[in-house]
Amino acid sequence: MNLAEIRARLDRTGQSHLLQFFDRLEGDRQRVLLEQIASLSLEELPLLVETYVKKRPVFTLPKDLAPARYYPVDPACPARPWDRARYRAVGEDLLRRGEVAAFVVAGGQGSRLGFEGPKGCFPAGAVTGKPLFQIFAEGLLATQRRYGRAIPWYIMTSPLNHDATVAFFDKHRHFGLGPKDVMFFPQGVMPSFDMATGKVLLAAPDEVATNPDGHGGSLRALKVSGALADMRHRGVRHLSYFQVDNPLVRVLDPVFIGLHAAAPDSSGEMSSKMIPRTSPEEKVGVFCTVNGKTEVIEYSDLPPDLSAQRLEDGSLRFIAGSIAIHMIGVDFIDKVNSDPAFSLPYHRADKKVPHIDLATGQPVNPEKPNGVKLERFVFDALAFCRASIVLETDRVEEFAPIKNATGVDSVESCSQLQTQRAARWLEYSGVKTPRLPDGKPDAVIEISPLTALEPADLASRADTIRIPAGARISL
Ligand code: UD2
Repeated sequence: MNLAEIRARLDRTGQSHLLQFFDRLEGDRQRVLLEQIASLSLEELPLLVETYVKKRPVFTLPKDLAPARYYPVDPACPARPWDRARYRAVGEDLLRRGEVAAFVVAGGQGSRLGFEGPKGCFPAGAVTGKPLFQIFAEGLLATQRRYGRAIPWYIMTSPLNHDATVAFFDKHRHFGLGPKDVMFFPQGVMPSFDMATGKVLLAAPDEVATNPDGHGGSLRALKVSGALADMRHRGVRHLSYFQVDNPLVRVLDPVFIGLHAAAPDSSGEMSSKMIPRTSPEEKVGVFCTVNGKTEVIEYSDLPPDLSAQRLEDGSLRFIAGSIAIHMIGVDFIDKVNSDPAFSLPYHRADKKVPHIDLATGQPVNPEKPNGVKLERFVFDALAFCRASIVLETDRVEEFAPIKNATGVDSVESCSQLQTQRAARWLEYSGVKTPRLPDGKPDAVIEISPLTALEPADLASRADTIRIPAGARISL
């Protein structure tokens, strides 16, 4: 590593302070710092600082914004009938042929939950307290058994939680999955900036402060890590993308896979699932069309009056909430990685970033946001698709994220939704489920994906299941 060269690059890009404590470091720490600096895209920084740190980017609402079209959850819906059985058959065929893999983005920091360690290790099973990773692994195992094919699982970590994630899977023997079919790779990072000056912060005298570059970084990380080459080698053509915080996700949904691959209005590049938003305030991105193309506008960017607009029947006009479940074509990932013009926008988040005071060399633990983190969002890639479809799903069936310790999207709300879904599936199969006067199930029930991936899987054993009032039952 050439010190003079790095010094010159830092001078040119306004970040020479990163070597402020260099002369005081031991030799090997000097080398580590130089390597870290060299791995950053220094030449990008002046423009990023001007655009995102010194200024606060203003979101301009596209002119021809309209609500996105979607395939309704009920395929018999007169507004847009569609052939669910046909697309399911297409999806099942792709699974049988080994052309689909699962992909979870698990690089986030989970700070809102206050959980130390990778979020996928969080105990999420309503009864068993099974970790999120295990619930997904069981979904994969059950799908593999059903279709008689190994299904690769790509897990994106971040440099902050990579080793702990790999160790967790090792400790639990990959939850029964073949170790060769589970591939981990860390996402990229961005330097964290001082909000007042635009200077990159130092986390320690020998370490630049960085943050994961957002789930949008996954598209590049898939290529850089060799995951994309691995998919090509295995003949995988489609990726089922989901977030680490949602234990109700159907990790591989044949109907969604089939629609993505074969619907006449799908390009097979990137498709999405949505749920109807319950209120204008719900914190999920909103599917819209811009110039006829599907896009997601983050909830914070959609003006309140538009967000609250209602149709004559009282439903929200911009109804389609993004739950961050996508199908992504492997060709599309390849295409964006070989396109020099492909670049997702950054989104700015103001955060408290612990750092070293440049004047005193002392650590600072700020009490209010002092730093700017820049992240990319995967749904911004929708704008690069030739066409893209959206499939409606049901909240209780598929969306119970754990984001907060209490309240909305918490451990408790997730447990209630797991129970509600289980009760629904059991009743569908003819099992009586005790209910309280307000209609809520009078029990806590968890169904492992190994027991049932969908309600019909319970039918054969429905006679043997009893749910006493007040019980805690795991099936
Ligand atoms: C996300 C969506 C929101 C809605 C919601 C559904 C964004 C900006 N918003 O909100 O529209 O769909 O989810 O639950 O995405 N992650 C990484 N690396 C990173 C950052 C995040 O892997 O650098 C992962 C993280 O581990 C998690 C997921 O991305 O699995 C979502 O991240 P989040 O918790 O920051 O997103 P959130 O809740 O703001």
